[in-house]
Amino acid sequence: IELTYSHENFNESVISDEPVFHTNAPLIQIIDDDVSLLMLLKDVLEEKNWIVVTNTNPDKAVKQYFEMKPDCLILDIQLPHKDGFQVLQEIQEHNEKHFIPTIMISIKNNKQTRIEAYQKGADDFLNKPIDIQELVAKIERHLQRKRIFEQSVLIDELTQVYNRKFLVESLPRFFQHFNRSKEEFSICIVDIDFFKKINDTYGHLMGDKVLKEFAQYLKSHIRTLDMIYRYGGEEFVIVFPKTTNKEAKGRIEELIKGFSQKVFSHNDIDFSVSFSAGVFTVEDESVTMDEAFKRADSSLYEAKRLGRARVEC
Ligand code: GH3
Ligand code: MG
Ligand code: MG
Ligand code: MG
Repeated sequence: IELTYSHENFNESVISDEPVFHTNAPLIQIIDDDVSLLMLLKDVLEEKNWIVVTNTNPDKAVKQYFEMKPDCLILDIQLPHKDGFQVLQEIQEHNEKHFIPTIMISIKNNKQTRIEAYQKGADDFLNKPIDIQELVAKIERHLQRKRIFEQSVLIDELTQVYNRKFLVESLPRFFQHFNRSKEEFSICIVDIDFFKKINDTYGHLMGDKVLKEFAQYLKSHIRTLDMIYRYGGEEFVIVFPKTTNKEAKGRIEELIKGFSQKVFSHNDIDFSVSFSAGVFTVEDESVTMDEAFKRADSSLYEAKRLGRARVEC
């Protein structure tokens, strides 16, 4: 059989244009030197609406693994330059905190190899030639477990939006996506105005209720591709993909207006709550992630200084 693809012209890259940070589309990384297998798996797995990243070069693969933090890794044992066990070891050394299921695949289907795979950190094993149906079933199960895990550690208990831990994990993905796509995106930090006073006046439980409703209000008034995280206390971060500075400002202004009209009541006393926001839009490569975040934060500070219930860019 003639192979249409050789190692030279097979592009080690993200094949899909979809943003890799989109939580609805799992990202699967496959490391294997068998290009025809990569092509086949890519076709089949993309039909599941998964985003598939393929690598033949183990060094590039490890680099990409840390950049993208895939949702599932499929790793061949026999690779050029170094073997899959070494790849696994490099990944394990730097990766205690991430939950990335790894399925090792190999033509060496003997007990010793399988045991070594598990001992070195693989979660699962499948022998070659790959049974695609079985592989898909395994990936599905691993993704399911990963989601359950994420629900328990990446969602804020009180407000049910993503937490700071997940913000720290996903922010680099937005920047990587920007570097590839050059699609501008906006980072917005929002903070409830005089929240301490709400706690002091109506009690901590009412404060909690306001927080919950605030988070739910924001969540239900942003697009599904926008992401919201509780950064801490009464501070939240919203990331608006594919959104200009002007658009982000407009959307936040509407949110401020809408939320301020909401009526809360406590012991027959009605009150309203406002919030302030700072926006920074990533539109060129000159800013680092930390700088972008700091710029959004100083805009928030400026919004507070200028009287609150407003957004500064
Ligand atoms: P500003 O308009 O300048 O933002 O004033 P502020 O009062 O909102 O800001 P400040 O940072 O002084 O107060 C934030 C308060 O949020 C202090 C803290 O007790 C309260 N807080 C933080 N987390 C929670 C929580 O989970 N529940 C409740 N009820 N209060 C919280
Ligand atoms: Mg191989
Ligand atoms: Mg506040
Ligand atoms: Mg605050």
